[in-house]
Amino acid sequence: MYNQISDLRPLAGLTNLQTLGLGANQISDLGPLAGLTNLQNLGLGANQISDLKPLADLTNLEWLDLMYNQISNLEPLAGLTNLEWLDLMYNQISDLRPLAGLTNLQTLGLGANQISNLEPLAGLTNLELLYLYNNQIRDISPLVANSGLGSCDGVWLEDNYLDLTSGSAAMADIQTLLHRGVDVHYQPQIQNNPPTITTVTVLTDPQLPGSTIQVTGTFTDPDPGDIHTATWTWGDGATSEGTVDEATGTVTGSHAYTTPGTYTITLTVTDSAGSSGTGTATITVQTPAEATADLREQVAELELQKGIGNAFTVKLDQAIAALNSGDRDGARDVLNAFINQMKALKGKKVAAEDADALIAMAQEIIDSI
Ligand SMILES: [Ca+2]
Repeated sequence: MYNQISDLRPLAGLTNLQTLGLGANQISDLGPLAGLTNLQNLGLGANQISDLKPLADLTNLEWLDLMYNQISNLEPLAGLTNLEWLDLMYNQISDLRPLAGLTNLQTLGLGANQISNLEPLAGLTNLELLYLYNNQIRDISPLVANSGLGSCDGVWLEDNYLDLTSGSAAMADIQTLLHRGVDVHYQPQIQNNPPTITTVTVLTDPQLPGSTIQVTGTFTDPDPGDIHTATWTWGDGATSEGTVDEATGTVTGSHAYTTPGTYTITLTVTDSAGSSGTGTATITVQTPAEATADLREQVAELELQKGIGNAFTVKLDQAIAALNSGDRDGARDVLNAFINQMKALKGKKVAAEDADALIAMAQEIIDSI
């Protein structure tokens, strides 16, 4: 213990060893220990270990200290069924499934990891001391399901995300364990932070009635492991569920408005503790006449040869007049004439790219009339 050992190869032949203490060194490679199958007690705390594969066949181990390392994968421990004492505190563990069969465990240290799912512990009925503080635990029902946890046993659950408000599921579970005689340590818990909406972006604005708009929002939540749901409120009486991508912190949604106007879109993101944040954006849904006026402006900006430009804008003025007087058929006819003329001049008097964009706009207006 407490040396600067990093190379374990000289120990590889000591196959009769039953107890070995190598804590507080600079060990990362456990390969030379793979054949020491008589080991019953092995101390490896405070090293630089991430790979536990060499321990997989040390099935006589009863006492194993691995605290303060860089371990995330417990798979190699799955067959060490004689373990009674296992310390894995201060690592990077989130998946406990490999421990599910270690039913002789009496002391299990899992504090200061990234654990949220305790289900693999439900069958470890010989547990007496269970350290789970400083993780991401919200649900302790698997501990209630563990029929072995009772009088004289201790569970440490401080600094997780348990909901300690009276009547919550977590409080009910804590009460159940306390009534069974378990010494439950559960205060304080980590304060949950609400999500913050950082942006709400309408991907096409303005828009015409009937066409589907795409929106995207981004959010942050400082609490690791939080799961989020999202709701879009469109401002026209409709709401819909947002699609959440936890990895990127984005929410997407889409909606089609039926009536022109200016609407406030509200995004609400709610975390697994029930706290929420909101963000807004506005969208303008134009009347066909307003959209045609926009189209006219874009044609004017192209600075086409005078006669050609006039031919287009005159048609669009006619369309606006028709729309304003309720003559939908007339408006459609003149917009179709606009499109035909644009097609005829596309790539000649009007750049192909510009013509395509203007034709698409005109078609959208026709579709919305
Ligand atoms: Ca949160």
